Amino acid sequence: MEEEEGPEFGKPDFVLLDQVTMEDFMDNLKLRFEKGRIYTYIGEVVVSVNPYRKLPLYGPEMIAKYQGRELYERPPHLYAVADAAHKAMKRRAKDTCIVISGESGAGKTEASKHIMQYIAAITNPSQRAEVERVKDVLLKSTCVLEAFGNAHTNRNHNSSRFGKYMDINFDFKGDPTGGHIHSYLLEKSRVLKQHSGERNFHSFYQVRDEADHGAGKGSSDSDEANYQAVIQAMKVIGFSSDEMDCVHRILAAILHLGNIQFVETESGLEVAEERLVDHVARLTATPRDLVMRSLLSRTVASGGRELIEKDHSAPEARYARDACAKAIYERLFGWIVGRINEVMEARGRDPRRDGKDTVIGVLDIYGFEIFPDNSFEQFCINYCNEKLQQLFIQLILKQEQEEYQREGITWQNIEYFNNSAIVELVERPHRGVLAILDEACASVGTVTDRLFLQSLDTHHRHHPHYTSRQLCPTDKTMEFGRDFRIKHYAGDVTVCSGTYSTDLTLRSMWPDGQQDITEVTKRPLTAGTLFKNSMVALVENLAAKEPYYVRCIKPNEEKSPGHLDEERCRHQVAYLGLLENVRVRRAGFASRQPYPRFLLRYKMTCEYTWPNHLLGSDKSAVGALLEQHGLKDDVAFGHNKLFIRSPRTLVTLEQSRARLIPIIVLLLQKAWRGTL
Ligand code: AD9
Ligand code: MG
Repeated sequence: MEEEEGPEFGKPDFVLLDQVTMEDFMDNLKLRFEKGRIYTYIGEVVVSVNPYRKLPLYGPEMIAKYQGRELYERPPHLYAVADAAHKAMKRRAKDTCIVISGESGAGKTEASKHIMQYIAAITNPSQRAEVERVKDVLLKSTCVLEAFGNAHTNRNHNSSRFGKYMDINFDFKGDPTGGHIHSYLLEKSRVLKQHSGERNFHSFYQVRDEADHGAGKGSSDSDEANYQAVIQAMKVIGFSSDEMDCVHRILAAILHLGNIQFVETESGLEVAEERLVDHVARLTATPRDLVMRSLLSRTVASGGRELIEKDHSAPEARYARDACAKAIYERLFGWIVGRINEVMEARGRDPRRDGKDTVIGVLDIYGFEIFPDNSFEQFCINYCNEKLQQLFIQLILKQEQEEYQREGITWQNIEYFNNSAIVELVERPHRGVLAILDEACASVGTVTDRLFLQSLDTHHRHHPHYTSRQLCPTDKTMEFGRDFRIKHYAGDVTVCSGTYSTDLTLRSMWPDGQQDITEVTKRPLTAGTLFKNSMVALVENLAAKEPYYVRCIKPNEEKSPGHLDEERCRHQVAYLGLLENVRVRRAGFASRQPYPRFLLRYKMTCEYTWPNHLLGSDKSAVGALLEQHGLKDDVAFGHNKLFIRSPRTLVTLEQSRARLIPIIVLLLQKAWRGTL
C-alpha cells in the first residue's frame, strides 16, 4: 500500500484487524473516517462511509493513480473496484456487476456516479466518436433520471425514488459501445402526497421555477441551475425540442390535474373549477370532453363484451383523478427511460465475438427505509433490499466457502445471519404476503383490509418475522385491523394495509389503456407480483455475473459532515453482515491467484523463477519463491490457485517487485545497447 496509507490511518482492510470484534471494527472505521479515509476494504468489498463533505478523492489525477493497478496497490477506493470489474471483464471476457447497497442517504447514488465517471475516463483512448457518444449519453442519463426519479426526503435531499440497474456493454477493446437501463418501481404516490418536510420529484419544481423565471418572478437557485443542466443533458442525449416541450406540458398537466376538486350537485357529480380541465385537455392534446368523462365516470364491461359507462361517486372520482396523475407520471418516466435506452442501444457490435459484448452492470437501488407510516411502496423497497442481502450472503459467503472446498483448502464453517425466512415470508407461492395480496386483489370489493390482514395472521401467526396488533394486542404501536409488521434484517417496519386497498381500487378502476377492457375482468398481475417478478429476474441476472460490492454506511441522521454516530453505524455494520464478511475473508484468504498469473507478476523477485523456472510445476515454483521470501506460512496451496491469507504478504511482494523493476529495466537497456 502507498505511504499515504500509513498506520496512523488505521487498517485499509478490515481483514487486517488484530481481532474481529464489533469494537475493533468500529474503532478502525471511526479512525479512518476522522482522517478522511472513507473507503476501507473487506477483501474486494468496499465499505464506504458518507462524508457529507467534499473530499479531494476524485477527478482525473486520482483516476490516473488507479488506472490499471491492482486492488491492493493503492489506498481503498471505488475507482479500484471499478478498475477490477473492468479488468476482469476485459482480460477474462467475464460479465461483471457492481452492487451498491446501503440505507437511504448512505451514498449509493454518489458512488455509482463516481464509478461511471471512472469507467468513462479510462476507456476509449483512441477517441472513437461512437464510443464518445455512448459515454456522453451514459453520463448524462444520470442527470435526467435524477430530475424525474429523485426527490427531497427527510432522509436524503436527493433520494432515488426508483431502482436503477444499468448495463454497460463493452467491445473486445474494453470500450463502451452501448447500455441499457432497467428501472424498478418508481414511487409514484409521491406525485400526490409527501410526508411532512418532503417534496415531490425534482422535475416539478424545476419546471415551475422555469415558468416563474420566464414570468420574471424569483425562483430557487438550485432548482433553476439544475433545470438548465437537465435541459442540456436531454439535448446531449438526443431529445428533440418537441419531445422536451411535450415533457413539460405533461408535468404541467399533472400539476393541474392534482388541483381538480369535485362537487356533488343535484344533477350529479361535477368538477369544481372547469378551467383546470381545460388546461389538462390543452396540455395533453386530449379532447376536453374525454378528460371530463374520464374524471366523472368509468367504462366497465357488463357481461360479454358489452361496455357501459358508470358514474363515479365523489371518492371514486378523487381516486380516479389521483390514479390518473400517478399513471401519467409513471408512464412519462418509463418513456424517458425508454428513449435513453433507444439512444444507448449497442451499435456496431464486434463480429469476432459473435455479436456478444461483455457487460458491467451497476446496481443503485433505493435503500432500506422505515417511515412512521409505511405504505406498499416501502414494503416493496424493503423486500428488494432483503433480496439483495440474500444475494450478498449467497455470493460472498457461500461462494467463498465453496471455492475453498473445490480447491481442497481446509475450511471452518462461519455462522452468519440468514435472511431467507424473511424473503420467503414475502414471496412464497400461495402463502407469502404477496400471494395473499394477489388473492385480495382478485376479489376487490369483497375483501376488505381487515380480511386481508386476517388472512396474513392465519398464515403467519407463528412466523418469527411477522406480527400484527391482533397477534400482539399489547403492542400499541400498531393499529387493530390496519397494520402488520415485518421484522426485516435491518429493523422492524410497520406496514399500513389501508394503502393496499387504495392501490387495489385504483388498479381495478384504471386498467391499462392498451388492454381490451373485457380482458381486465381476467386477473391482471398486481403491482406486487410484477415487482416480485422483476426482483427475481434482477437477482438471476446479477447471480450470473462476477459480483463486486460497495457497502455504504450512513454516518448520522443529521447529514452533518465529520460526525459519526457510533450507535447508528454499529447497527448498519451488524445488519449488513460486515463482521461475518471479515471472518469469512480471514478464515479464508485475502487474495487468491492462479499459479501462472502469480508467477507472471512476481517471478522476477526470486532467483529460482527468473526469468524462467525449472521446477516442474508452476505450483512448486510458487512454493520456492515464497520460501525465499519467508512468506510460506501465510499461504495455502490449492489445486489450481494460491491462497494468500493477509494482504501484507502481497504488499511485501509488491514492494520487492517495485524495487527490482528499475534495476531490471537498466539491465535490459544495457543488454540492448550491448554494453553488458
Ligand atoms: V437513497 O437510498 O437514493 O435515498 P443514496 O443514494 O444512498 O440514498 P446519495 O448517494 O444520494 O444516497 O447520497 C446522499 C448525499 O450524501 C449526497 O447528495 C451528498 O450530499 C452526500 N454524499 C454521498 N456520498 C458522498 C461523497 N462520496 N462525498 C461527498 C457525499 N458527499
Ligand atoms: Mg440514491
